[in-house]
Amino acid sequence: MKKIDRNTSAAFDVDAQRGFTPLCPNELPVPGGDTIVEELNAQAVFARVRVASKDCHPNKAPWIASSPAEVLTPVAGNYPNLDVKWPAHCVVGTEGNLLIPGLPGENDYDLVVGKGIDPEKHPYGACYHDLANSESTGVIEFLKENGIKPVIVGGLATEYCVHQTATQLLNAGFAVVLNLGACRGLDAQVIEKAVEGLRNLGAIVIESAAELNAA
Ligand code: VGL
Repeated sequence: MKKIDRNTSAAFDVDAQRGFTPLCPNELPVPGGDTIVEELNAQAVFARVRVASKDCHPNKAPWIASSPAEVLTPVAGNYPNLDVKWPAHCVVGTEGNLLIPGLPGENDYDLVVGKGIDPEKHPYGACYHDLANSESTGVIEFLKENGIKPVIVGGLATEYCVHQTATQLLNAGFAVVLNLGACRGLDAQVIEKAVEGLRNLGAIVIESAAELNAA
């Protein structure tokens, strides 16, 4: 059991968007990605503040793969904020950009931050717009202004955006509770490594919100 003081806690829904679920099979579907809703809502009960991040991509960008064979190949050219190619996903104005059904309306979050808006930047973590972690999305400042200490984190995908976001939060001085029940990822071995890395940085890892207890 992990005691959580609701008054100083936040819940963070990282990229819990349809484009990362089987609801949008042509984007970046994470198996079971659409089944995290119950756990995200359950963890939010323990938090005074609930925030979300969304990939808000344009429909044309140098990182968009033009064929399945291009996926995960390096982006050519001088783009310091791009690494590899991905299928188009979570494009603004499309279904993939929407939050997964069953989550609150965007208006009901305390803050929703968009990332990946600039076609020449494809960040993973939700706290910065760039890969060097220098252009804040504002979420760290928002959480600090609200007196938040622990952040309960879930979302998609575990070994990419969730891992990076949790790392950024730890580095910013927050306590992080990683709720694996509220996450889904792609590769079991990579997920295990990512989770181990977060544990080593000080994250508390839980299997579900049932392990939380109001302080
Ligand atoms: C993600 C790969 C590419 C994620 C985003 O949200 O985890 N993964 N873009």
